[in-house]
Amino acid sequence: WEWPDGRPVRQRLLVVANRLPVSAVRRGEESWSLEISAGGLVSALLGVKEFEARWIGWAGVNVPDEAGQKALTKALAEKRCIPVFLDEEIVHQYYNGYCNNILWPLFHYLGLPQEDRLATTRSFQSQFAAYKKANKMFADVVNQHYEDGDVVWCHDYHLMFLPKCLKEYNSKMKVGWFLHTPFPSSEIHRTLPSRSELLRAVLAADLVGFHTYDYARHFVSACTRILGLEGTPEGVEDHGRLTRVAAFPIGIDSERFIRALELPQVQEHIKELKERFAGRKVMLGVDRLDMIKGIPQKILAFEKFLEENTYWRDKVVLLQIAVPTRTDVPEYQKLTSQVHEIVGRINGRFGTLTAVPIHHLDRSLDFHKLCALYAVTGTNYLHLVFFYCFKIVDVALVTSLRDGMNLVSYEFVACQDSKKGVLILSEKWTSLLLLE
Ligand code: ADQ
Repeated sequence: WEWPDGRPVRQRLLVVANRLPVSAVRRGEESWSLEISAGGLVSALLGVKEFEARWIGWAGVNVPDEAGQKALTKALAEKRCIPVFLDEEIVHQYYNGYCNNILWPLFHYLGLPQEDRLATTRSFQSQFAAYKKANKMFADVVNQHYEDGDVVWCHDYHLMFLPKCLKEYNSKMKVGWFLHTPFPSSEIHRTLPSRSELLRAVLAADLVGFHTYDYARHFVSACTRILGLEGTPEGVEDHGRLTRVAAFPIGIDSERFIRALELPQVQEHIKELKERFAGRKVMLGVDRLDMIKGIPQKILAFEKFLEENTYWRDKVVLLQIAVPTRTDVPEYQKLTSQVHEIVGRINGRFGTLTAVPIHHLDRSLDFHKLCALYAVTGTNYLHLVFFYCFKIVDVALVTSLRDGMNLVSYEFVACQDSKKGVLILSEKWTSLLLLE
């Protein structure tokens, strides 16, 4: 397609995800600052270039007043983002509750919290109701901004009800849904009280995508075994209507990393870090602080390594960068304390007056000062940290217990150019990368 003056018309794409790629921080009654959010979904979608994309999602903040909402909507519009305003109660029930306390652990084979095994428990019912309500609120915003011909791309386990809500508004809307986590075996999905409703809602989409063939196969099995529908080589069929199901392994925009390595600021920091860790081998972990990432396991394995290899004790350092995430969820608060406690113990055990074996960074790092100090247009500080680190480290450790894909491993490889660092992956990821 093209405009009469020859300019190509790009396909409009509405990306709908629970979180916008930026988080909003209120600076005054009507003034907001926006920061890039850290996480795999954002990193993965930064590579989407062929479309005229708008992003619809929650800005990670409660904005009860109309003036604040108006000002934030305006600030976000400059970033091509459209906010969905969720109040505190909905966030608590839908996001902290149903999404992060039920679906996330279940999809990573960590099971359901005991009290939620019975569909009749009050907390489950109210969380599921809030989940559906929140999905409807996302659908309302999509519907307000939808124009004929747009493609709507819904993301992740937070929005499994969205395809159904959208098709109820407009059955002609082209809707895709992609899952960033694993989709578990149907035997696991079967334990979820709302299993059938969720599957049916996703099947309203035209195309359903997963990272791997196994996840796609699990989804199709769940539809055949739980809903009694027919699985076909293309997807799932329900009374003559086909929902296509396929694997689309996600990647990264590697050029973005390679280009950043040439920035003078990055070069300068690579030099500083090399001097700082001269004479020691550097191991690196970069993860959201999440139970699926195997951070305590990684640190304990490092302790065992030091225990068994006295020669290496003052010759190796582990840098663990772990961005705190879902900090309102008690399980995540416990994980943070657990990691801090283990790091403290190991540093006490193997540290010397001049050096410690583990450098663990979380958000106590002064993000804003560093941002100002190293500000580089279009590049956020945390990514710069990785460029510096990825360039100087000898070994990157990705020890997820389960993960949808894991982009950190790709990012590390992209930053290697002439240097030949070693990537150590927990078993599952090895097979995924070999496929790539
Ligand atoms: P995550 O679990 O967030 O997302 P992961 O693939 O590990 O995804 O990627 C994390 C991203 O966040 C990377 O781009 C990394 O650079 C960045 N990041 C990690 N730690 C950070 C830190 N301390 N500070 C700042 N940024 C940090 C989900 C699924 C994954 C799936 C992705 C993409 O859980 O399995 O690979 O989506 O689909």
